[in-house]
Amino acid sequence: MKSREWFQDAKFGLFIHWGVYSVLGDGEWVMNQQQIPIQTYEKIPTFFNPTQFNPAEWVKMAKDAGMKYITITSKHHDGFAMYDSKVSDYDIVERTPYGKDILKMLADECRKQGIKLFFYHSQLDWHHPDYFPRGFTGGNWTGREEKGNMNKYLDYMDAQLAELLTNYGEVGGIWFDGMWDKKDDDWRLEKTYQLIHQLQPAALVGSNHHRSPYAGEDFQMFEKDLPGHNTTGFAPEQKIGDLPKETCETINNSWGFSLKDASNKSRKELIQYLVKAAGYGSNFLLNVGPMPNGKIQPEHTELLKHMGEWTKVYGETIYGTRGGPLSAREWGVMTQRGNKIYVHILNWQDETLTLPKLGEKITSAKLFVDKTPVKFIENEFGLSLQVPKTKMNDVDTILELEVK
Ligand code: FHN
Repeated sequence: MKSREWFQDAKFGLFIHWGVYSVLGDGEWVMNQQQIPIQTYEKIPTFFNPTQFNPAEWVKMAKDAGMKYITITSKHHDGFAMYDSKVSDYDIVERTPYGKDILKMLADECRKQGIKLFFYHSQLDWHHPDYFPRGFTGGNWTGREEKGNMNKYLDYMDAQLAELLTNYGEVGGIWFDGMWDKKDDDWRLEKTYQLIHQLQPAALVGSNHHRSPYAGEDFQMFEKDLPGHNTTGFAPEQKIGDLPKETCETINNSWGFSLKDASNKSRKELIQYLVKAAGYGSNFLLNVGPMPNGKIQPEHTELLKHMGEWTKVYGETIYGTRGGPLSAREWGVMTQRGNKIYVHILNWQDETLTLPKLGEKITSAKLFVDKTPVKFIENEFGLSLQVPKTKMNDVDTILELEVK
């Protein structure tokens, strides 16, 4: 429960999709999209040599951006372990010229710089022979025989999870993905979740199954959508539960490194996403896909720097808050902590903004940034706030209200 509380306060994390697929510069789904058979795909690790990987730089970059945790892919759908697994030789230490355990390097650095590390682990596997029956991805183009024992695969997956939860110090949590590949199958969730909670009781469990949470999960996640929205069409069945929430989004339009993807989001879009997420009572997990040389694209580090400049000044209105009291509106969102309510005006052109009554008496209203008093009236129509045009901020005009 303490970890859940911490998670809700943390608000902002760095998502990292990094695997041998980065060599092809075409995203983490390249194996499936280009229908590359396993035998051919297995050549890719032999080209993966990220000599410029510097975990200290990555962790510092995340911290400077105001991020409180990092979630990195330990294994994506291609089945390749980005750490030294003993239950398989399909891993970074045994199959790449680099030969080093990047998760270990990152875990050590996270501990040193005091930031939590989560592992993204794909339940779906396009490489393992026992991942059978297949789901709707990873079909016969992989070259696998049309047989396998799913229980054996799940034993293997649990064994890999046990490694991750034993050899890497304190783990913030496990971020599952891939159950949607065959959503109504028996994934032995109870056994897997119990294993995690036994090995590390404080580690949080979440799964991107695009449904409402299952027993044993500690947070609910939303992919490329704010809670309750379904613009992607991924989550028609997903209901919002009471668990802590997290929404993940890409910095451009790709999770894994994509050479041609130049659709980077703007500083304003990213900041507003963080603010909106907080207004929905959710964390924002912002993804980057490092390049095969171990570096993060400079356009992305630059954007994270801007996020850091913003969180340094305005972070107080985000971290440790909860959404509300009013739910999100077209004009913006609210966050609250103690006797303070922060009104984040994200999209409003007029000097006066009228809100419904908040249920508590407002004792003062000021601009957060310079504490200039803001005129307000509370009456039978609700609460009206007046912000002079000169004081408006194009990204987020934040008002600080004090309540009794
Ligand atoms: O298929 C994955 C995708 O590659 C990526 O990891 C995202 C992250 O939320 N999740 C899956 C799709 O739901």
